[in-house]
Amino acid sequence: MTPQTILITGATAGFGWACAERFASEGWRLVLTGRRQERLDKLAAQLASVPTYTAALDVRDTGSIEAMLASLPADFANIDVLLNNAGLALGMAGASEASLEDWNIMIDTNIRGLCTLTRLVLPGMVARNRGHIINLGSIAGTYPYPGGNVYGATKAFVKQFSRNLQADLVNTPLRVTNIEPGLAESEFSIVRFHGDSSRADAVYQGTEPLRPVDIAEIVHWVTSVPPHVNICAVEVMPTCQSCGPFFIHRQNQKG
Ligand code: NDP
Ligand code: 8X3
Repeated sequence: MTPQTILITGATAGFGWACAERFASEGWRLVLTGRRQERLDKLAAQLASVPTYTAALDVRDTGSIEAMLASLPADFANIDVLLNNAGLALGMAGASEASLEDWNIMIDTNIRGLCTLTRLVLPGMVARNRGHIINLGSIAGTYPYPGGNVYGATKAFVKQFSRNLQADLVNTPLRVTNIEPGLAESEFSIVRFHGDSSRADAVYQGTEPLRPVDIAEIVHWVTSVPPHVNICAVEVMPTCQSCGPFFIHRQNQKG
């Protein structure tokens, strides 16, 4: 059987890196993207046993995405799975104090970047009558928390966009999946707190969070079920996490 091809955004760290390793272990062809070229080079060297193609790009830059897709060597051009993983949270301040610049970066990356990749890759999948779009949403797209404001809203977009994609593609064999993880340890919190590693470490203190390999296993699983089965969404939390109760602010309460 011809090896399948997966395009992974945000392959330079965390979930994306782990997914590259997982799919490489199954012999897939890999198109690996992210902004940090040196990380892509390191990953490609590590995965030398499978065909890999790397392209340093920022998902907010539509021209770079178009150029990357146009320059894919023939062996990599027929993308079977698009893993829209690149994304980030920035800050955790309340809505009246949060950085507007941070908000715009999250919107441009988590929404606009994801939409651009999807729109540009989909026509080829439809023409070939095969393909799978896998998006990285989050539990933050369903459950609100203080300071989650725009980050959670971008992931709510990803949830609804995934469902609407499925509606548009219902007359094709294409599949769409939204993976919605909870607490997971990666570079995510270091990025969120602008490099403050002690604040990032505190997020995971006393917990056993999800690991990137856990997410990679799930991403691989949703591609491995029979073609007539579409795993629409996977909500996954570490065992130590749950949804909180509704919070009620009482007038005699401090804070
Ligand atoms: P990491 O910070 O470890 O990895 C994020 C990846 O996204 C990096 O490879 C980074 O690459 C890439 N990226 C960020 N911005 C851009 C950009 N503008 N252009 C291209 N690539 C970009 O985080 P995770 O692996 O944890 O997160 C992956 C996805 O999972 C994200 O969408 C995140 O929102 C989501 N998620 C994470 C959870 C968690 O708790 N960790 C839980 C739920 C969802 P580079 O910097 O090289 O560009
Ligand atoms: C990341 C999970 O709960 O930090 O999407 O928002 S959370």
